[in-house]
Amino acid sequence: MHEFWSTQPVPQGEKEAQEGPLEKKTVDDVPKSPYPIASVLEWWVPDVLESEDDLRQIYELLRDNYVEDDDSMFRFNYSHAFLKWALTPPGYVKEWHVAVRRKNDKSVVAFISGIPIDIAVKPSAGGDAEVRKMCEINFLCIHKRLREKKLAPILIKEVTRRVNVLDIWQAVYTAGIVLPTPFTSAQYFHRSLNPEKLVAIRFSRIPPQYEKFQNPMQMMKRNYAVPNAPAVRGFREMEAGDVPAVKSILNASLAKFSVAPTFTEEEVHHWLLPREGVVFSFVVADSNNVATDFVSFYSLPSTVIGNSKYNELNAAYTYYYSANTVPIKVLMGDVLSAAKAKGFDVVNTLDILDNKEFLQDLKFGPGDGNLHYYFYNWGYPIVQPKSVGLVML
Ligand code: YNC
Repeated sequence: MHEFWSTQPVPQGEKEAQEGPLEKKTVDDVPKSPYPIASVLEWWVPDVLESEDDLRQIYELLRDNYVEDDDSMFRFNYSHAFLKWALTPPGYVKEWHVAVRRKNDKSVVAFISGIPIDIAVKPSAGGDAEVRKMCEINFLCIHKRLREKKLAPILIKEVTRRVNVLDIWQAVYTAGIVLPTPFTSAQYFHRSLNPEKLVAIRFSRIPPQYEKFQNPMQMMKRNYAVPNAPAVRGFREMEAGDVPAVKSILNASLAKFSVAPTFTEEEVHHWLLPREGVVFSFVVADSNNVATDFVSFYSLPSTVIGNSKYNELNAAYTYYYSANTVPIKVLMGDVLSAAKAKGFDVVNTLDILDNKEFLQDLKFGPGDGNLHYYFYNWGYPIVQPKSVGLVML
């Protein structure tokens, strides 16, 4: 049934018993030249850090061709600054940004990216987590005109080759579709901040129980109103001086999950310091101005397809946090206020991490999407989403 995936080192069914690598190879086994591709196409490595024009070409491919909802009403529109952030963490490998262009006009028709990540994976039998260097795959995208031509497997094989030549043999990735075989499947939840716009663009509907009111929208607005100011004393934006404390509290919080990243100081600096329009991070500081708690979210707008009034849905997504002196539902309540003040229409989340602790109290409602988590070349038992501490962009 899966012509490509049945040939790959991934669990082929839910009953896979083997835990650990499914295939063992050495760098000598890996071809040193790129995978063959149709003669009208060529491989291309964009320089997304140094060349704004290269970045723009990847941005435009994704803006026009990347993930849409099932009804093609919304399409992710990752910003230039977001893509630069997501693709160039400490130790990133330029060659893991794999693009395909047409030879004749150099137009970009496909992309897939890998970045390095240290993932702590706990053995199901218990005991200490093993930290493995993996590749985190994202942004697989094929131009709409080149779909269903088996180009995706070629991109996947080429990025795998470029990762394997550096002696890295495992990858982690997520997808909205079910492939062989997820180690967990998380559900999306949404917290409305701007119900009027969400209803206008058909992201949300007025719940049937509101129809009995004279002005259902007024009721909805009242229901989803959030405080203007943060509730937690000492809640402030994260600063460079907070990096060591955030690194230590965040790694400690993530250590309880079965699958979670571990962060170096450099990585905390890259991933978690506020970046305008991209990532928003806050700490709770004690009387010595030392961060005791941390919470963050990122901005991922979607293009609203074919709506005459609105072009863009401004969505915030919850990111990493470490709640120690304040319950997560209180910290996340302050995130709602911050997101509202910054003009976001909705806050999205998944039922991973400890997120279930705040969903109901903070009026998040279940969505109809799922996000499935996968390892490449690593057998792992199926776990509940609440055992997963990895947030993928
Ligand atoms: C997908 N999302 O099943 P079988 S998520 C992986 N991830 O193979 P063709 C996918 N595989 O079933 P199309 C996939 N979607 O025959 C489809 N496939 O074995 C498989 N959409 O290829 C599919 N982005 O080229 C089938 O299909 C084979 O032209 C068919 O292209 C697919 O980034 C796609 O949703 C998704 O741009 C590129 O539809 C295209 O349809 C598209 O004929 C809109 O492909 C954007 C979109 C996906 C976002 C993501 C994570 C990707 C993970 C890839 C796997 C990485 C493995 C690890 C590699 C490193 C290893 C090391 C070490």
